[in-house]
Amino acid sequence: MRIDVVTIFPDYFHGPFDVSLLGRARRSGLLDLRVHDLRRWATGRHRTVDDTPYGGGPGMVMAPAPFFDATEELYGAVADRPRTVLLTPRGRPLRQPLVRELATEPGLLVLCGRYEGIDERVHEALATDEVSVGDYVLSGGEAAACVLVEAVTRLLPGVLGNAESVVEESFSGSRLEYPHYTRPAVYRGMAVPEVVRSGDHARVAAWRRARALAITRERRPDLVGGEPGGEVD
Ligand code: JA8
Repeated sequence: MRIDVVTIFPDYFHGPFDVSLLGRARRSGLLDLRVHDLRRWATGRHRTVDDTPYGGGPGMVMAPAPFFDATEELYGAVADRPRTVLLTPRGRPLRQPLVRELATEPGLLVLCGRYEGIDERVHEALATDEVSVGDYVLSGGEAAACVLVEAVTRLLPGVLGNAESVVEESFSGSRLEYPHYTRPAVYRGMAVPEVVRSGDHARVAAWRRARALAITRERRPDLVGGEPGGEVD
């Protein structure tokens, strides 16, 4: 899969995009991830990408032209463009079904905004998808882009090893995870529950199911038929 990210802070992504799962996916060729500096498409001596808002108000607004020019240079006509994701708190909440949908695309173009916002014409004419990673305000779309790219990449065929794929399976149900333990059996006076050390696989499985359901009911009732608000799956 190819993913293009357009940002005024390309350096932000060194680290997140170079190490661990994403680094491995890129080096193996499963992910063709390209980060572009929006200022490449800015004009004028100062390469500004923002301007004062029509109608007044605080802060600056990102101008439409650099985003349009970037999109056209990278992908040309509308018909040739990949799904174009604009990260914004007003977008569709990012949950696993949307992640799965995006992971089936041949490519994605991810647009990151800063300042007070992006000119509405970018939302209307360039973005095919407006996506939110949560109900809190960030200073820009870059952290949200990291979340989206990682969530999508781990679903690409061949990216996860077999052992790791099992973890995705267990998250696929709309339930939170059961508690995990490793050695030692007692740490600072805190003991691992007897059942998980019993070696009785049926008892362990039943205990894990019960704990997962109890934790989910307590912390995320919306996931188990409580209040609306979305499911993990
Ligand atoms: C923000 Br500025 C800006 C740009 C994108 C996003 S996504 C989110 N939760 N907050 C802020």
